[in-house]
Amino acid sequence: MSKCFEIAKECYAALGVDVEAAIARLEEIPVSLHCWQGDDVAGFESAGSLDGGIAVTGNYPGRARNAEELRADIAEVLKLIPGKKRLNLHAIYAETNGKVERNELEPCHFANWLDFAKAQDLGLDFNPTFFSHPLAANGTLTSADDGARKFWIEHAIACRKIAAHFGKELNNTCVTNIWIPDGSKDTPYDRLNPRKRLVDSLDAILAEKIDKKYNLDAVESKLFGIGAESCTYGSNEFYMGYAVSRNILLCLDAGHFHPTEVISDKISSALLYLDDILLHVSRGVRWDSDHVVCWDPELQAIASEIVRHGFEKRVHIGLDYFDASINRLAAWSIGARNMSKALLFALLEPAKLLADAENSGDNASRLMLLEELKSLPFGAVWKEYCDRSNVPCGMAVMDQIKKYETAVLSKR
Ligand code: RNT
Ligand code: ZN
Repeated sequence: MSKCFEIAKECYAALGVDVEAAIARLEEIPVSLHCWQGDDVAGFESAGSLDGGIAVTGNYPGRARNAEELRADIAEVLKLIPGKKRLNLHAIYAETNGKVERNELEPCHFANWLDFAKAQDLGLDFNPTFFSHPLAANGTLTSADDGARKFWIEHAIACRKIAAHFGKELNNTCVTNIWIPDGSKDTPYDRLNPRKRLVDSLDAILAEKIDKKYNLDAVESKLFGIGAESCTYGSNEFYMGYAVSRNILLCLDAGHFHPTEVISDKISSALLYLDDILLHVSRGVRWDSDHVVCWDPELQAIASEIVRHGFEKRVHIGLDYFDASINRLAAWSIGARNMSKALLFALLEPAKLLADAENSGDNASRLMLLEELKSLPFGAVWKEYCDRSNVPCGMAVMDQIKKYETAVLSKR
């Protein structure tokens, strides 16, 4: 234990904060790592390129080209992130040699992933993939084409079964998230009927009850996508109403709202009406919603909202960004480490002092305290947490990534 950590502990103790208790609590909060940062959301179906109004920019060398490479990269990145981790898979990461259609996917097509999860002690989360497919050209669950709509309903049903299998096998609840790109480039004449079809499709998908011990369903809203600038049928209001009325999870993606709108402010409202929610922690920059997560005020606000109210069991934390312009393991680990950092920082807030100041109307003290916290020796606690978790800290993380780049990525 370093001298710095000892001093830090005393500084926090002076404010009534138990650093050891904070670390112990942090160790129990899982963060779900998105597999798609490793291969630019390509998946293994081979045909076609990424669409659905999302885009990955950059061509940094070393992209994982197949499942073995992706798993190797994930195994490496897990060594760089402290704390409890989960792995979030998309249906396009099935290993089928491109021979099985999405509506016919089965748990066996994810057997290697399940083995990997067991070996790495990871819970799994899952997503049906409603993009990068010819049948998604004119919408998926909102499609006016009954054949296409049926295909996508069947795909989602197949995915829920796979997710339940993961949950059962790992004895760890899987969260299955539905995000569809359906929308309109120009202003549609009729916004209602596509949304009615979306309700019907979702109801058909969720008709079969699955034990919540194994699988939880979530729906993710969006403001707009590339090529769907004028209307996105799965909007915030649409899914908020749907999630509340069906008692499923609402997924809030940090990059899916107006630029000054923040998801940190939505958590306390959503959880008054819902048992659980899912977060896609991301960072929007102008039109793009998928930059590497930085430790910025909004990330801190998200973490503080979770921690202050003891919501860590009800808020499922997932990451969602894709950057191909820098080393992908660096992108992954920087964002994931920032999520943990923000959680730790939140756990080190002097809850009693802040609540007392606010409750007595002493808003100046509240502000003073919140600002002073920013210059406490947080870094020493973070370093201690990394040491105890057997992961590197500071630029040593980058050293490890560079070694892997030389030994593995540069040879791809
Ligand atoms: C897209 C959504 C969605 C995807 C992933 C790949 O805008 O955020 O969650 O990023 O499913
Ligand atoms: Zn998302």
